Amino acid sequence: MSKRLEKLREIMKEKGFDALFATSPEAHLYLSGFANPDGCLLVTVNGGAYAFEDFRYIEAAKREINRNDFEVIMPEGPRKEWLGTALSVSCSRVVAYEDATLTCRSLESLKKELPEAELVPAGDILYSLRVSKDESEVECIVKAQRIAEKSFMELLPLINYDCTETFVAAQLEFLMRKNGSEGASFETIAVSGKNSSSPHGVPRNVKLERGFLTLDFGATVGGYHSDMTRTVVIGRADEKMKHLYNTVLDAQLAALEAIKEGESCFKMDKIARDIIYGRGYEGAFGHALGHGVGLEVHEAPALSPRSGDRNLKAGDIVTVEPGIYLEGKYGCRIEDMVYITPGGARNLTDCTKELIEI
Ligand SMILES: [Mn+2]
Repeated sequence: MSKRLEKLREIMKEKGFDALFATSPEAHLYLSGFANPDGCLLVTVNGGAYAFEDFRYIEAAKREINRNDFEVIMPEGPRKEWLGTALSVSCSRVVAYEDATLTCRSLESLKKELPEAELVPAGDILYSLRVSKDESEVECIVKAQRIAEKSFMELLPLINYDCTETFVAAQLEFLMRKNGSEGASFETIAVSGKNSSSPHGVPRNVKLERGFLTLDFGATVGGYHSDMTRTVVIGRADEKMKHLYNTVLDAQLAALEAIKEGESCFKMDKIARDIIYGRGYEGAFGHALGHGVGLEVHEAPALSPRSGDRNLKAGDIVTVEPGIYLEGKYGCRIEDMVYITPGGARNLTDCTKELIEI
C-alpha cells in the first residue's frame, strides 16, 4: 500500500472515520497519483479503496493508478447506487467528506443519496498529510521552478516600451508552456508603474509605465506549482526606488538567512517586517511574508503575524516574499521558494535579484 494511503488510514482510524469520500482534484491526484478533476475516490478503513473515473478518463486511469491501492471503476447508473454499494460492502457508516471544497449543494445531494451514512467533515486530514513534501514532490516543484526561471530570463530581452502589461503576462505564460510547464500556476501578474502598488494587481491592456514592473508567476509540473516574483525597472531607477528595492531585498535576505527547521513562522515574518518598517516604510508591507506551496499555490504553513506557534518542519516548502507598496506611487516584491530540510533549509529559487533596468 502506498505510504500516503497508509498514513491516511491511520489518521482515519484515530478520528473514527470509516471512509473518506474525496472529491477535490488535489486529493484525487495526491492519493491516486492520477489527475482527474472530475473523478472521485472512496478510501475505506475496513475494506478497499475505489477510484471512480468516467469514460473520458477510464483508459488512462487504468494505466496510471496502482491497482494494489485502488479498484478502478467506471461507474454506471446513479451515484447513490455505486457509492452506496461501495460503502455497504466495506461496512462504512461514518463517511468523511472534503468540507474545504465540497459545495453546500453537493453535500445536500450526498445526504439525500446516502441516508444510512453519517456524513462528517474531513477537516484538515488531507492538508496535514500534504504539508510535508516527499522527494518526488520536491522534484516536481524544482522542475517547475527551473522552467519559470528560464522563462523569466528569456522574457527580459523581449520587453520594451511598446509592450503592454497583458502582452508581458501572455508572453511569460507562453514561454513557460514552451519550456515544459503544464500551465500557469495562477493568473500571471505583470504590473507596471502605478499599477505595481497593488500586490495582486491585474495586468492592463496598456503600454508599460516607467518605474517598477513586478512579475509574479509560476509553472506547474506533475500538478505541483512553483511561485516566484521579480521586480525590474522600466527605464532608470532613481535613488528612492533603489532605497525601496534594497530594503525589500535586505528584508528577504535576512529572512532567508534565518529560515530553517524549528524556527517559528511568526518570527520569519517579523524579521523581514522589522527591517521594512524600520527603514521608513511602516504599514507598507500589508501581506504575509510567505505561504506553503504544493498541489495548490497557496497552502499551509503561512509565515505571517498570525501564524501563532507553528514552527517550520522539515518537508515544508514555503515562499519568502516581502514587498513594499506605496499607494498611488509604486510597489516592489521579491519572492523565492524555500524547502525546509532537517536542521536547515534549501532555497529552491536560482535566479538573479540584482536590480535590472530595461
Ligand atoms: Mn507567492
